[in-house]
Amino acid sequence: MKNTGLRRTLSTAVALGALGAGALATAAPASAANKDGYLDYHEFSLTYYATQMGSWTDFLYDEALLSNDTFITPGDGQGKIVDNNAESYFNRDNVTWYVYTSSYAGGIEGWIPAEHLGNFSTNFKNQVSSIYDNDAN
Ligand SMILES: [Ca+2]
Ligand SMILES: [Ca+2]
Ligand SMILES: [Ca+2]
Repeated sequence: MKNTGLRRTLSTAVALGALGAGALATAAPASAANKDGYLDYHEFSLTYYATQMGSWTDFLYDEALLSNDTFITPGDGQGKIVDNNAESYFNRDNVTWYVYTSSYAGGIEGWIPAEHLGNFSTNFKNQVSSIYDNDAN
């Protein structure tokens, strides 16, 4: 399932690349910014407490290591390491995001459907160590 999605989005990435750097630069001001404290469209957030309470961080790209990321928004947990510390999630992307209990997509795999938020189940609560979407970035 994951590989099928990856192949599909890889071909999309090639098509976008053909637009060239100029088109990408023009689009930049309106685009999402990684880890800026705003949960933009196409981003995925991890939150310190359940039900989106406390500090959180917004991710635009895959993170093979959450051990070098901290919760950035004001609130409980701000400044703490994201790795093994998140209790809830918000997928504001239009694709599925995958979460893993070990770094580099290791351990148990879970998936969060597009436009979906919630609390991590027992297997993932305070266990998530890496996150991936399917856009090859
Ligand atoms: Ca952002
Ligand atoms: Ca990281
Ligand atoms: Ca873990």
